[in-house]
Amino acid sequence: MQTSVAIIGAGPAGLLLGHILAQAGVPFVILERSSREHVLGRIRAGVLEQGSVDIVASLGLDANLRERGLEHGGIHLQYEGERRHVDFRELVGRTVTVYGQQALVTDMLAEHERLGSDIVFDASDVSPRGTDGADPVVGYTRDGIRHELHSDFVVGADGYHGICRPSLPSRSLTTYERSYPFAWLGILADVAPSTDDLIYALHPDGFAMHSMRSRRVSRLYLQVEPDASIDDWSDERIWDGLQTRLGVDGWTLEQGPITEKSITPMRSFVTSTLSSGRLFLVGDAGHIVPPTGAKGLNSAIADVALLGRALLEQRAGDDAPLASYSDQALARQWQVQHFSQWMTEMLHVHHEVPDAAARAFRYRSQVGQLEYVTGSQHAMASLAEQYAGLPF
Ligand code: RFL
Ligand code: PHB
Repeated sequence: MQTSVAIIGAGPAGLLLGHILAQAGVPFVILERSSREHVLGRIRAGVLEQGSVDIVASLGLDANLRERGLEHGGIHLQYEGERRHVDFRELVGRTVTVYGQQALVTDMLAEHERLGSDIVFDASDVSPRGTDGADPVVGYTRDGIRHELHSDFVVGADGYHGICRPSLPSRSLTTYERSYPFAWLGILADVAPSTDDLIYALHPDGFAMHSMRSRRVSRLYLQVEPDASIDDWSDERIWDGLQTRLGVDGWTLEQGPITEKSITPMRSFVTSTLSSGRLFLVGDAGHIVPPTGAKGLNSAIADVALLGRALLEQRAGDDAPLASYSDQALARQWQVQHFSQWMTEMLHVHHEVPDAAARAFRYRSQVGQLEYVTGSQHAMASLAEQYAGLPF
């Protein structure tokens, strides 16, 4: 089998790149390890930057997003029982849109199926080779039969646990990473959101946040220990924690049936290069952020927009954009890394610090920082600019 671009992974990054190529008439094949049902069932992210919405719209994939996406002109930051609004529209003239990653993936996959795109689900032992030469090959097994896909380029859109990053020659690779001494317990609940804009709250018990998926479904998160087990978190304990950490006078958090709960560890991670020869990494395959800044999905979309354009320019005879893809994407990514780490550190409690005085000092200075951020127009504008999204 022969194609122009072999894409590994049918997450948001892989599916979006497929649409950029499809629109330009460039042949591609997407190889996905999981089943179609599994891909459609993953919940994950919720916030799209304006630039991400624009790209989805430019590909004509925004019919449902326009209808069901919830546009937000700001966020609430909460600490010490105070809830303060940061108004993105007023500060930087931009907004974000809450639209579940799951819905975006569903929309993109439906359109691929309408177009008859070549997507192979349940592809096992996917293995790229020869990507440093002129004829890369991706081997994979489907229904017990081994296949070989020859292509001009291979794109690793296979997430943090994928095969493509480990396939980069180790001589060209340094990794930068840090883990955090906390995790997020996330729930979906069948109850109308109790808030207009998302609430990010620092509380002595830990971080909490109130997001949403629709006018009838709420998405909420609690900071938990990194080794917490979901079995230790009954629905009652989760709602108690949310009520305590999100509570302010005169406001009620409405509760409803919890339909999904899961725990996600938090990590910051960047590879030193996103390309080698004819292999390119996009999205979580090359970098991950803690979810506090809502940047993972948006970074994947930014990479794909850049790489998609570079691949099209390469076909038109200009190799330069492809050659500079990694440097350009990483320059933007490091700014996003800093923002995500900064939001995370400002809003989470370091329960693991053994010295109570040091712990208290850290907490008080986080409160001081939140006072500054919500009190200074300059600081608020900086947060708004980064949250609503740096230029692609
Ligand atoms: P994905 O989504 O992990 O998709 C990778 C795909 O590759 C497949 N795969 C393979 N296929 C073939 N062969 C192999 N060897 C393979 N190995 C893996 C996988 O099955 C999968 O289908 O990566 P992608 O496309 O780069 O997308 C990244 C985003 O999914 C991720 O960054 C976000 O979900 C992160 N994130 C958030 N990002 C935001 O921008 N805004 C948010 O509000 C936000 N909230 C979140 C989040 C992530 C969370 N979790 C659960 C990690 C909230 C949470 C709780
Ligand atoms: C979500 O709605 O899932 C969400 C929103 C904002 C974040 C992270 C996750 O920072």
